[in-house]
Amino acid sequence: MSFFDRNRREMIAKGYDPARLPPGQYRVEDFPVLHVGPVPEYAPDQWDLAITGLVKNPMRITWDDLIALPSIEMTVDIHCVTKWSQFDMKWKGVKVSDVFASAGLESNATHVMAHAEYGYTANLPLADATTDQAIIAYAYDDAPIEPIHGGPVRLVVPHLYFWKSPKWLRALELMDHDAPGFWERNGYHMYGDPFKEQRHWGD
Ligand SMILES: Nc1nc2c(c(=O)[nH]1)N[C@H]1C(S)=C(S)[C@@H](COP(=O)(O)O)O[C@H]1N2
Ligand SMILES: [Mo]
Repeated sequence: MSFFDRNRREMIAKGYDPARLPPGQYRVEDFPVLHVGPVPEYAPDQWDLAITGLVKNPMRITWDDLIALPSIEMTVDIHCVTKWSQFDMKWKGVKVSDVFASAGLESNATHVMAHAEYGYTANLPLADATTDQAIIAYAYDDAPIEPIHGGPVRLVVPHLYFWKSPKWLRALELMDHDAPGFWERNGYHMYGDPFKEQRHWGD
């Protein structure tokens, strides 16, 4: 039996619904660390988030602004294109849709480019960036997000592969067209639905 089959069998034995694990994935219980480049270390008061592009009121949100906004908590399954999935990850943050509502989107905005520290980017259709579970996250497991996991603030968009959830988030840019982000320029799928195994170009 392959590693993947054994992992799936163990998951079922533990009582998890196997439908939660997308094809080609295996379940992990630790929280892997995965990124390109160094980990920026900066205090929350040095962080801010720009809302730019096709918005009526371009904004710069500070840490204090962010944590004063209404927040949600969610427990979600996360799937990385390198094939690990972790179930029941508990995040807290502010819905992207709430922030966009205050920024006032131009009617021709259709896509979002999320920009992170050191030029990492990820593209998302507007509808996917504004689901009830797409959040600007500042806590994981009831604690501040660790720097290696994207703290102080990362995007979390759980229904797409995790590369679409940039760590060290610094800007959300509204656009009237789609454009590839960092991994999308390097062979990853433009959309990235784990349940359709949209890992690479042409999947
Ligand atoms: N800024 C930034 N965000 C990033 C990445 C990165 O390289 N840089 N890697 C992505 C990928 S491929 C994954 S799987 C997750 C990993 O998050 P973790 O290290 O918290 O598990 O971060 C995503 N966000
Ligand atoms: Mo990933």
